[in-house]
Amino acid sequence: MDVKACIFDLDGVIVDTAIYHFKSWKRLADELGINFTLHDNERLKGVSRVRSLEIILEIGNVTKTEAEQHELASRKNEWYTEMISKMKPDEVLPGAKEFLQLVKNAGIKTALGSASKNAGIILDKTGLTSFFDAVIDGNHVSKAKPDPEVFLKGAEAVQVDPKFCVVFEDAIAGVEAALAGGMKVVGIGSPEILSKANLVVSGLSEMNLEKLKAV
Ligand code: B16
Ligand code: MG
Repeated sequence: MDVKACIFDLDGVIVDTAIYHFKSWKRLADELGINFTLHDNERLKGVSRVRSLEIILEIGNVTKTEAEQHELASRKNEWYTEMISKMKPDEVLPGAKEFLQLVKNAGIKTALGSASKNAGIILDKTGLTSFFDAVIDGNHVSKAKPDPEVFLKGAEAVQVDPKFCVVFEDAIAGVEAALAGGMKVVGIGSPEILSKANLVVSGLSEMNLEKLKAV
């Protein structure tokens, strides 16, 4: 395939901020008297902030008004942003920076397609901002993955037809979003879980241009 753009999910593909999400959701859950575990945290990967809170409230069988939910989500986000503001370039996942450079050197466009509203600060702190031709994140979309909106906007921003785009994703909803947008997708993680992806690798350190073109 003639790949003209690569669109990357952020969390679980380029960096792993799951532990920071967990610590801040856990602090909130403790305050609410909800027993929230690392196992539960798996359900929040790739899911929006609002939906993440709904899942935690469901786990604890706790009901909150919309205004209260808004306040709780903001409180969690303050703790979370305090932690990610201390992130360093060594927190970039193995092979991510090298693969981004390889793709750029080959003249292929790069875009970020993330559900996070904090993508900008994470890219900044880890020194990756300049590796992306376009950044589409939770601030630019109204529909969450598996809706293809975030990836279609990424393709549009780099002016590439979706059929020449390859998406890199670690979440099932993200794989589905890419396919719904008419793109090819490389899953990052387990082939059993990401069975719909065109190719599955354990991380970007396993990627090269040959594999990219064969997708
Ligand atoms: P925020 P991704 C997602 O990022 C995370 O995987 C998910 O756990 C988080 O709830 C979501 O971003 C929203 O993040 O609270 O920072 O807006 O995988 O789409 O890059
Ligand atoms: Mg992800």
